[in-house]
Amino acid sequence: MYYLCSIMLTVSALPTDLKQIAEKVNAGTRISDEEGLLLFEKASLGFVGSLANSIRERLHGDITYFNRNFHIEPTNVCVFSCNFCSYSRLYAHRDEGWELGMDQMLDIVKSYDGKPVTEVHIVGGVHPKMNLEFFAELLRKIKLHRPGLHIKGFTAVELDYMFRKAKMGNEEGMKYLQEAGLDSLPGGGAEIFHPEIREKICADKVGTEGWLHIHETAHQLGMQSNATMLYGHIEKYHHRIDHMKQLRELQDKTRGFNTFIPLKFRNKDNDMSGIPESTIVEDMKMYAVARIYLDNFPHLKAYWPMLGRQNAQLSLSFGVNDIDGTIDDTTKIYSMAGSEEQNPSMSTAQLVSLIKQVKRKPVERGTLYNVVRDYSKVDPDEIDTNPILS
Ligand code: V47
Ligand code: SF4
Repeated sequence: MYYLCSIMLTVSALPTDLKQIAEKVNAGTRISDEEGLLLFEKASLGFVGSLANSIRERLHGDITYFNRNFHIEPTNVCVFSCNFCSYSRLYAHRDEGWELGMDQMLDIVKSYDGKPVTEVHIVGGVHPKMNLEFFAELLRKIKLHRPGLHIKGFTAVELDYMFRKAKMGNEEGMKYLQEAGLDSLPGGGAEIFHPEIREKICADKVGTEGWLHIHETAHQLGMQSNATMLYGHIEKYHHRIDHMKQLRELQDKTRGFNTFIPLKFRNKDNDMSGIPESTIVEDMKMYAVARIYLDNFPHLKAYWPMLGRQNAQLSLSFGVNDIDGTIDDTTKIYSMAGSEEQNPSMSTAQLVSLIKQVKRKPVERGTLYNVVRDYSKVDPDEIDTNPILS
């Protein structure tokens, strides 16, 4: 409430165009593409931050969600060659990468037996020999072993390749995986939709239309999904707005997206290493403008392994209401791209105290934002010693 009032009190001191945007946000009205661009180009960080925070507090109050999950990365062998990717190895160089077998992946799942994780996130390279049937079998086996575990799996890039290889359309392929146990889709592979940029950074994988169609199909089948955007490289502000516009339009149609996740480009060991990384000011602006522009997305997530813990904490004042999860494993996609988090894992106690330090309310969620436990009244020091909480 404080932020809303402070904006109302100060709008008169703003240039007319920014004043109109503040008035729209205060009234809960959608801003236009031009206004989104103006925010990127002209508004101060303080201005976009306070607007974004007012929206965040209107939607979620102080609640900051986190999730207890683990990742399975079946392989980093990939038929594609995105220029920003530090992680993949071409099939010809597969001896430098990894390829997990079915039993190895099930052993990862079993290693969480008795631990209170609610989600497994499956994501990896596009391996020419790991096909739809292989992954359907994996899904069935995971569900057989732990029926209550939510499986969020496969980017639209992986799905597009699997379906095409199996000679199935998106609907047929998606239904097949859904019946095998797939619950929802992560948001990866979106990068930047605008062809001027997409052709330069990831020309050979699924295009924008295909990415959007896969998510639309999932939504029509009752599955929810996330959406990402890889920012801070060669794209311009108008490409970011174009990207978010396409997501906003699809969301108007389906209401199937849960959360938007801006992914900061990291520049270590890839074909775009010469491009400097974005500054923290730019990162916070990105979150804030996304929160303001994407009025129909319920959640905005900062993926802490990529952004770093301190910056993820800071983002909670710039529209973010979710900092992903404990992750707790060997997620390599960011550590290989230069993230400071070489072994991304945070305990529940660490996550809870990170959120509490900035006076927000930590709430553990399931993948679909069902509340698992409210930690706002729990002392982080108690968590590690209490088996129900840890
Ligand atoms: O699509 C690859 C990105 C994505 C780099 O839905 C890079 O909950 C920065 O989408 N610098 C895959 N980013 C990961 C992903 C994701 C992560 C966490 C949560 C969810 C979710 C989805 O990783 C790729 C690409 O955009 N990526 N290389 C890099 N050098
Ligand atoms: Fe393959 Fe994904 Fe890396 Fe692109 S970003 S090369 S699709 S693993």
